[in-house]
Amino acid sequence: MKNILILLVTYLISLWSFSQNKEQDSVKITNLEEIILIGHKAALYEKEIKSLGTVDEFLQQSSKVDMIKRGAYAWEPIINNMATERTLITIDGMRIFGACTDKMDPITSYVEVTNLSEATINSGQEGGLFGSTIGGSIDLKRNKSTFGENQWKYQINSGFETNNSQKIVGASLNYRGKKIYVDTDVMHRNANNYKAGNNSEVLYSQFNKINVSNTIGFKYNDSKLIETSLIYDKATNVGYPALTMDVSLAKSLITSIKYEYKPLNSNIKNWETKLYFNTIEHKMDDTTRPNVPIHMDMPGWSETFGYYSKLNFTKEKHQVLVNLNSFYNKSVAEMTMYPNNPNENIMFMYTWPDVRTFYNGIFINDDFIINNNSTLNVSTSFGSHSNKVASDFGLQSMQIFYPNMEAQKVRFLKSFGTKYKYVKSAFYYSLGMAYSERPPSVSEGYGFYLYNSFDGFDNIGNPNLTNEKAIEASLSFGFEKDRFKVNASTSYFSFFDYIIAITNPVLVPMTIGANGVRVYTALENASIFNSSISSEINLSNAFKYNIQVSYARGKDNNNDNLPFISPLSYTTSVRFNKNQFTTELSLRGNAIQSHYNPEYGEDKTPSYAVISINSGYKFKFQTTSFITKVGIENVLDTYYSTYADWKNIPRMGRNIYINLNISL
Ligand SMILES: [Cu+2]
Repeated sequence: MKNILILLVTYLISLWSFSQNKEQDSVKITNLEEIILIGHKAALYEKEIKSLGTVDEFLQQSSKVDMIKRGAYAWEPIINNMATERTLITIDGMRIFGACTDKMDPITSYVEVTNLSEATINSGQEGGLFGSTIGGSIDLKRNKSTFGENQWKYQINSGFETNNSQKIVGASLNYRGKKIYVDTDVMHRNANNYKAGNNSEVLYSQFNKINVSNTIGFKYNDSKLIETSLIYDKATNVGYPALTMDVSLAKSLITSIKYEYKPLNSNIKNWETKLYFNTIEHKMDDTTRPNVPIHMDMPGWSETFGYYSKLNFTKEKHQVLVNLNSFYNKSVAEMTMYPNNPNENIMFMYTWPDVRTFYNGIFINDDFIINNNSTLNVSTSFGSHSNKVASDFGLQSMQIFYPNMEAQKVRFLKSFGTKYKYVKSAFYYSLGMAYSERPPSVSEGYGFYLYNSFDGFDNIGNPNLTNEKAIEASLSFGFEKDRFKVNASTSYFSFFDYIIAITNPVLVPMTIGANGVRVYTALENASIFNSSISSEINLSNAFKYNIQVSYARGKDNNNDNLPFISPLSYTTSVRFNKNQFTTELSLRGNAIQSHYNPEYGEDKTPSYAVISINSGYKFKFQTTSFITKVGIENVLDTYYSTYADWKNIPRMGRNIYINLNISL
């Protein structure tokens, strides 16, 4: 708390001192959001990574994003060391909720790199554009053509990875005209078990996925556009080696229709309204595993309807964004247990008791140009959030623990943030303060005997939880000149009513072999501190050196460590770039995880460092262009796991890949 007060005072003083400086404005509003180019677009800009890597691999480039891994597929993004509940992930502004009680299907698992052009990452409360968040947001932006002279484009994407024999095959077809564009693509991935370092096979790490996507844009005059979008994604036979079950089916259909108004010569820059619907089906499967103590069926479904209407306009020195948004989600998950003894009864329960969530909110953001050097950003959001348990059976089950529980609970959510940015020649800095709130997730509020294999406890939701709140302070500064760039940023989140599951010694677990039962509770306070420093040096026109170092700490109310907080981590690389050829040598590693907490299932994960090499070559043959990427990941075949690997599941050993994109 003291730290926050000091920061707040410093912040106010600097605000006051710089606002005294009144010059004519010409400063451009520089957004602090981070943009990561994805897929083909990244390849075009000679980004170092493989062009057909997974969405997860692309997101991992950000110093603010890391991934919790339960296997080779569907990693769970964490932003500022906060996982799904505290963050917000959207696809072109659409809210989508996974259908798995074990977090096997983050939103990022339902898209493909060929669907996307980039990801916008916002840290902390700034990410509240499409709903409430504490840690930040990732908005995945669809790939789409623009209008122009009639043109057809075909593309073939293919790749192979040796470690798990991953085969990647895809094609896309883009048409653009003066009034219409149509983008379609198909992508298929299939992989066997991967091998960790020292050639040790990781059983149940295979996956198979097909993804189809389509976008149609129609312009009926110079300022008005209608666009429809569809993504169909189906993963089958996906292994989760760190968990006790696999997935036989994870299927999604994501659809939307958008109306966009972009008047010329107006204060209104852009006004877009979107209606959307998505449906997800998830089926867990334990039939492929040996020695299952009790066979279970655990399917889950999630359906979301929603809309947003986002208006961007300028007024004098203000650039304002207003976004009205709303969604209605239905989440159901079931568990049926089949005892080995046929005389015993089959047991059925709702692990998510058909929870209906209805959210209505508004987000307003104002970028104000104070003078030549400084801008002030202010943003706020308000929302009403209601949860209703629609299944009577599910409600009665929850009432065993909460006899006075009612089916519906309504809460209000608000957030407020301000950020001051100052730029002078090569130097810049920014200071921010924010307050944000989030509601409990469906699992935290209504989960019923959800087994967490990480700490070995069955978890029970708590419908009486209040909103989790956080005060956030952030500071970033940097220097950019000629061949040298450096940026350092830190953020500090002080939580109130931090939601976490705490052991209740009275309750008896349902899962055979579980350590006990935990109930979601609010800790009076907790804190998370993040920091990172990155630098880029152009050694010559052809050689570039990069380094990025991050460090974080997380503590609960007893000053004990919070789980899944990154130890010191680093990546560094040297890149050579000449004409159409690039090559890169990189080193990535973590220090030893000394701030772990065994209470949450963590142990002291050793340090690691892995070396990778890649190179890319672009060339044109007549009208056909080729992009090839070849690389070796984990060159030394190191056996390792990180703090974010579920139950220390080892990472992939040496892997050689080749990606080829052909455009006609
Ligand atoms: Cu699942």
